[in-house]
Amino acid sequence: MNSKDRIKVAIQKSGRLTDHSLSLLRTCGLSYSRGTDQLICFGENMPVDLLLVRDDDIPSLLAEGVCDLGIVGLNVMIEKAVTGPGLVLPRQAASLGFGKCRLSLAVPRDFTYEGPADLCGRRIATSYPRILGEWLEANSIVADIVMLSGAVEIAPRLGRADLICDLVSTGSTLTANDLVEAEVIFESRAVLMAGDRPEEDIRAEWVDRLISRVEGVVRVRESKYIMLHAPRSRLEEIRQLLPGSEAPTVMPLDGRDDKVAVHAVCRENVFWETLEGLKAAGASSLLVLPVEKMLA
Ligand code: PRT
Ligand code: ZN
Repeated sequence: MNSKDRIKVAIQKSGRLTDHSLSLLRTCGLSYSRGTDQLICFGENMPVDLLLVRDDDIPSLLAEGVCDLGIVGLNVMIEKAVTGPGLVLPRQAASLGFGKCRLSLAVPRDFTYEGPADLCGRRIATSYPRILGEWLEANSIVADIVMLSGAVEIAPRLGRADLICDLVSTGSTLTANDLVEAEVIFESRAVLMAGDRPEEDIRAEWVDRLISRVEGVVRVRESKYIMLHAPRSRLEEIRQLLPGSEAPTVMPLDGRDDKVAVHAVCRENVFWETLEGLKAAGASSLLVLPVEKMLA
């Protein structure tokens, strides 16, 4: 196959998103070999190659048409603000289920934060000047943004800023630096982004295929197949209790007029509480199974 018939997917070369991105693409059926320069992985069973780059470069690689798809944090995508007619979040950027974090304001312990007004005239260190700037503007606050590309959390101790605005997941970095999370200004997660639609039909087709496989994999992770027996008289009640299911299959049970078998795909995790609720509503023989593949 001609190399221009192949699609390119940009992923982070080495960082928090790398393993998750590679494993997601493997689950989508892609097997690949890593090139000697370690910058490209060639797809062996699909015309899909992976470009391993810094996450910050992914938005512009998509906008310039160097890559067709990219896996990147929504925080990076929004901060870089690279826009283009084709730069859309495929079907609302369904969360890929990893890379969850939040961009938060964090203050030293002795800083009293009661609301955005306390930020007026303060110096805020961040690597996200655009997202922070927009948030300050939306809250009508005039403050100084001190742009730092790393080690933001030590800026207050060094006297370079009064507070910081940085990514947080567990919060332990803030605690270790005597900072307290004061306000979440942006919720982020890894997303799959598409660039302009390729002109060649074959490439466009592969982009669509990969997007729907990724969506399928993500949906499946949360989905469960649930089977149970339900008294006919309480079928509606039981149906209402099935989490995130659309139209369950209802089948007769041999020799039983009072009961039916109900099978449903639940697009949310099924918790013990749900099962207990179903049991209380008269369901019996409850079975919850993982779903391996799903294609809408
Ligand atoms: O080299 P390259 O530029 O590609 O990597 P990078 O260093 O810019 O990015 P990387 O690998 O650190 O993060 C990639 C993406 O992961 C980010 O853009 C976010 O979308 C997402 N992500 C999820 C995070 C975190 N969680 C996170 N905790 N990115 C950074 N952090 C930082 C946080 O700021 C803190 O300093 O990790 C530290 C630990 O966080 P706590 O709260 O768990 O202590
Ligand atoms: Zn980066």
